Order: sequence, then C-alpha cells, then structure tokens
Amino acid sequence: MPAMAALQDFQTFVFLDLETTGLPHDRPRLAELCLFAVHRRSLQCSPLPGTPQLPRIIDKLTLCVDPQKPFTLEAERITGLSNQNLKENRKADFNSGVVDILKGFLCRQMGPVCLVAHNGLGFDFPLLRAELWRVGTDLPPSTGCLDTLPALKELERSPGMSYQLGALFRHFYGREPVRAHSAEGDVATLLLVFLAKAPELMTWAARNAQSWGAILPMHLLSRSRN
Ligand code: DCM
Ligand code: MG
Ligand code: MG
Repeated sequence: MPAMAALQDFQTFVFLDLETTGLPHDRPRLAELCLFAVHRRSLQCSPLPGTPQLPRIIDKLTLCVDPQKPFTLEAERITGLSNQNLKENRKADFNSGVVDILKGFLCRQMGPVCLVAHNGLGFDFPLLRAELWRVGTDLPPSTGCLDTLPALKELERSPGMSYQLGALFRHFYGREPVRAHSAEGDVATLLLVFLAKAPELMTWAARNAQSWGAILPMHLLSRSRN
C-alpha cells in the first residue's frame, strides 16, 4: 500500500483502539471504541523519563456497542465485555447514532487529522472501515492512518525486544500498563508509548502515514489473503 503522496503536516493525532468479539479469523465485530484526540502542540514536549503523564488537553470518546455477534471465550475473558452485559446495559448496535458521534468528534479536531493505532493497519483500521461500510458510510479518504507497530519497529530497535503494546509500555516506563484490553486503557497506553518517541513518530507519520481511502475493510482483507 503506498504512503500518502505528499508530506503530511498533521495537526491532530487521534489515538484509537477497538475491542471486538474476536480475532480476524473469527470475522470480528466491534464492541467498544475509544478515541483520544491530541493536537500536535501537546505532543511536542517529551515527558520526564520514566514518568507516564498524559497531556492536559485531550478530547476523549468511548462508546460500547452491541456487536450482534457472539464473543469468543478469549475475547470475552480479556475485555470483560460480553453479549450479556452489553445487552443488560441496553447498548445499541453500530448504527447511525454511533456514526454521527464519531464523525462529529473527528470534525471538531483541527485537520489534517491522523488516526493512530497499534497494529492499526492489520486490525483496527480495516475493522472500523468494515463497520462503517456496513452502515453505508465512511470517513474522509484523505484522513491519515499511522500504525505504531511498524513505526516503532523501525524507530526503537533493541535486541530481542517485543513490540506488543504492553511490552512497549514496560520498555519505556518500567511498569505495567493499566486496564489492558479496555479500549480506553489501551488508548491511554498507546498515547503514553507515542509520547516516549513523539517527535520521531510525528516525522515518521508525515512521511509514512497511509490514507484512509487505501484501507481495505477487514472482510475484503481476509478474502484477499485466502
Ligand atoms: N483479541 C482476541 N484475543 C486475543 C487478543 C485480542 O480475541 N488474544 C481481540 C479481542 C479484543 C481485540 O482483539 O477486543 C482487540 O485487542 P486489544 O485489546 O489488544 O486491543
Ligand atoms: Mg488494540
Ligand atoms: Mg484494546
């Protein structure tokens, strides 16, 4: 997939994570999404070494949705979400109400906007695009998409290192991330990992971010691999 043609001067980075009913081979559906929007101004100062501290100014959105599909046992176990608790809490499915909130949230951020997710190209971006296509809508195709997994494999080389999100957090901060596999916990962890390398990652994004319009929805992604 080609990177965006010109260098992108992204103004806002929107960190996102999705919790789902399972892994790509389970044909997962979305159950929870979280987005933290942070202007580049708040990503320019590196945190004190070893001190995880979120920027003061963040717009946050967390929504739970009825996935309309059974969770795998493993997904239910690690996320704490279930068909039963989402139903008991009367959560609607991924409908136009969710889409309006999501688009409104992104619209109020100063553009150009770059979405950021860990393994985003392999999971979160294709899954979110599949959910949007399912209800007949989409995001602006020029929206940037940064996957911190290949970015940090290139920028943070260390022998025998794991690039799993929790391992990166332990590497940079020497402690355990909190609330792993809740969408909000994972987004906070991702943002803190990003902050540990923010100038390099923003430069990497300017050169290497993909465009949303080039993201294959997950169902087509798995078909093209079969
Ligand atoms: N997932 C899974 N089994 C795993 C890891 C993840 O089914 N061992 C699915 C369910 C999670 C989703 O992927 O909601 C996103 O993973 P993460 O919580 O790491 O963002
Ligand atoms: Mg994730
Ligand atoms: Mg997660």
